[in-house]
Amino acid sequence: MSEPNKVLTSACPLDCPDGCSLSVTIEDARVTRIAAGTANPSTGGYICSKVRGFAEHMYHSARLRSPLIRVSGASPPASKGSCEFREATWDEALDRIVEALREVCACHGPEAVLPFCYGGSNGRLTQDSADAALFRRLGASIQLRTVCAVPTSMANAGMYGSMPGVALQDFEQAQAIVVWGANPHGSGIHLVPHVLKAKGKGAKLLVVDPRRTSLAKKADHHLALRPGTDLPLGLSILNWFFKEGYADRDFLAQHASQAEELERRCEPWTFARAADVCQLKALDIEAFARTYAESDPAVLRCGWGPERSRSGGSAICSILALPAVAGKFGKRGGGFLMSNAKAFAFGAATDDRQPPTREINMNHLGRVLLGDCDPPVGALFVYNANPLSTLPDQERVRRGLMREDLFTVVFDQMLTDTARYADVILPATVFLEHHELSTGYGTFSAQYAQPLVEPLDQARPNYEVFGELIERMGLSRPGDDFSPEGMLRAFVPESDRREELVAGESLVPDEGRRPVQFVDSFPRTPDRRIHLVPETLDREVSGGLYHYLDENPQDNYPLALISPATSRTVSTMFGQLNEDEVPLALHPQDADARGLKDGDAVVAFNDLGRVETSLVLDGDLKVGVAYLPKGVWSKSTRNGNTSNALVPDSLSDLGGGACFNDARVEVRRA
Ligand SMILES: Nc1nc2c(c(=O)[nH]1)N[C@H]1C(S)=C(S)[C@@H](COP(=O)(O)OP(=O)(O)OC[C@H]3O[C@@H](n4cnc5c(=O)[nH]c(N)nc54)[C@H](O)[C@@H]3O)O[C@H]1N2
Ligand SMILES: Nc1nc2c(c(=O)[nH]1)N[C@H]1C(S)=C(S)[C@@H](COP(=O)(O)OP(=O)(O)OC[C@H]3O[C@@H](n4cnc5c(=O)[nH]c(N)nc54)[C@H](O)[C@@H]3O)O[C@H]1N2
Ligand code: SF4
Ligand SMILES: [Mo]
Repeated sequence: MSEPNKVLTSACPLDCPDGCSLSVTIEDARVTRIAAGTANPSTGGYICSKVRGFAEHMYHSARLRSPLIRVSGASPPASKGSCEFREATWDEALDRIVEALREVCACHGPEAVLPFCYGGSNGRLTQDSADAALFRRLGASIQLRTVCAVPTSMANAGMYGSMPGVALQDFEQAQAIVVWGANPHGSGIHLVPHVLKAKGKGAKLLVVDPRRTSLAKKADHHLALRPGTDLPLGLSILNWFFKEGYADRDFLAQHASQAEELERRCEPWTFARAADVCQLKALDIEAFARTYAESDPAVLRCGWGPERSRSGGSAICSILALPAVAGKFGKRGGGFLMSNAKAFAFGAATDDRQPPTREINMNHLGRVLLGDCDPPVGALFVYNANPLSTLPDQERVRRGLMREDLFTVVFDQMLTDTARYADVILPATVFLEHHELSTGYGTFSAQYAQPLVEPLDQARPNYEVFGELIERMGLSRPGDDFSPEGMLRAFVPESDRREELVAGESLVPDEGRRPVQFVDSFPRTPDRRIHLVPETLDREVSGGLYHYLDENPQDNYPLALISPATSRTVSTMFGQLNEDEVPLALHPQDADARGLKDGDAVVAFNDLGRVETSLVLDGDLKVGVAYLPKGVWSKSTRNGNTSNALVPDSLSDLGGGACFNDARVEVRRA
């Protein structure tokens, strides 16, 4: 007899700013429908189509259902990546892992083990909990998690001490809204209705993006700059504010430090000079700057597009300096929103001390696997990440993963492109099958969700598997508790807040008050002031903060390739559902110049690699810009490469961030 339907609450932990509450229908012990829940008011009664269709994702044929071990005894031996696996029990798979980790540690020392994770599970229980304890106690290399958000976080922390941002609802109060290098229609949909509502009430909309995005189409001012040139643009606007009397000198004197130094550094950047570098018109920049300066209140949403290039850290600093210099704080609907990831101060699941072990920048994985380090990496343990798809210099990463003497574990929900190169694959639960504590980094919410269905076949949650590996490696310590309840107690020591979470309520900081910057929320820097040229950041940037690195002229590769998010995937999650080829987009003028037509088979190439797929013409792109979305699986192109095969593994000026938007390519008929 089938069970009656149940409708239960959950929360979305995916790598998305919105942190939605969910309402999940279970029929016959399976998830059949997901809709918006009510705990986080920012969810506003709707969720994205990806999570609405999550059942299709979680029961897809690419879902891993049991541990797999690579079959290497074949004759001739199958090369890595050829995807020859046999099913194994958890016991056998974990035995194999323990044996391999011990062997690698014995041969090369524990730093030869490299744990590798990123944004797959943005939840607090499934990352930096038992996994962190395991690798710290082992003495493994430390992975620097630099692929996303490090330049933005450093800029926000250095200048404002990660002050909480403007709530989405408060965008409705603004007279001008700047959306700089963000695409909320794709990557954070809950901001959109608030922007449109403000616009309906007469607010001006200003967009900085090399593409005419959905919001840019509605904008009063759209600056379609050359990718990677946000810094000159930002500096020229700041310079004009200082020169033309738009700088709020009283506010700066009271609340900011180093304003004179910033003024000095932006001085050389006239609109004419910036226009030349950014491929814009000086008059358009001036109109944009004037509208922002003369609107009150004015709010700025800074996205992650501008950080992903050589001067990305300084670019973000220049953007975040705009509301300070123009005096846009102190009113509801004024200020900025970057990331609210630091809005909640949770405890840690383990108090293990970090031994001073080797640090490895994840953006250099390919290089590191191919021996550019001592000791060599002998074991790579991938979880919550899909590095072959998401890291720069894909061909090099692939060659690294093909090393026969590398032992690779991939712990994932899906048979991803990376998993195909593993020696051992472990099946992970999805968030509806495990406990999770999730926080949205664009909305103010922390939510706890219990498992709503049993794990599919043999899938297991991260905390359970890493907890077991700690025991099997003999690394247990008295007081260890990696149960969901134990970790929740460590994260949220106050029992009343914990009870609210377990009862399905969404925690909000500051008793639910939406903070107004410089009224009830101030910089969290030690002196509570804005640091316009923070010393720590200034030291890190070669040439000093706000120093613009010119584009390396590459005559053979004139097109700037960008690869931002789409509404179809979250990074690479859901990419397996994409049955069609994913085309490369060019502006019709660029296609014409190369004798190419819509639908042609093309190859995009540079010295690093090539991607073969079809061409689509897109008049919304800036001339000189090519576009291939983020998150594409190898099955969606003709030669199995994706945009990252064309992305250099060079690093941004702050924090060693990835330079996805510095890819330069040429395109011709295949
Ligand atoms: N070209 C280009 N590349 C990019 C970007 C770009 O803009 N352009 N963007 C970058 C950005 S912003 C980011 S954040 C990175 C993301 O880089 P990654 O973190 O490597 O990418 P994801 O697709 O999020 O990979 C997450 C994997 O974790 C798995 N997973 C999810 N939940 C769990 C869990 O609970 N347990 C386990 N074991 N696994 C789980 C998912 O199935 C998925 O395969 O990509 C970067 N790469
Ligand atoms: N549906 C969906 N939602 C997501 C994600 C996803 O993959 N899919 N990813 C999540 C993650 S990991 C992140 S980090 C966020 C990212 O969220 P967003 O900040 O929105 O980031 P992107 O989509 O990478 O790029 C945003 C915009 O920057 C533009 N851009 C590209 N180069 C430049 C440049 O040099 N300067 C400027 N000014 N703009 C540029 C792109 O055209 C794009 O429209 O979204 C999160 N939300
Ligand atoms: S991915 Fe984002 S928009 Fe979609 S349900 Fe999750 S939090 Fe909401
Ligand atoms: Mo990201």
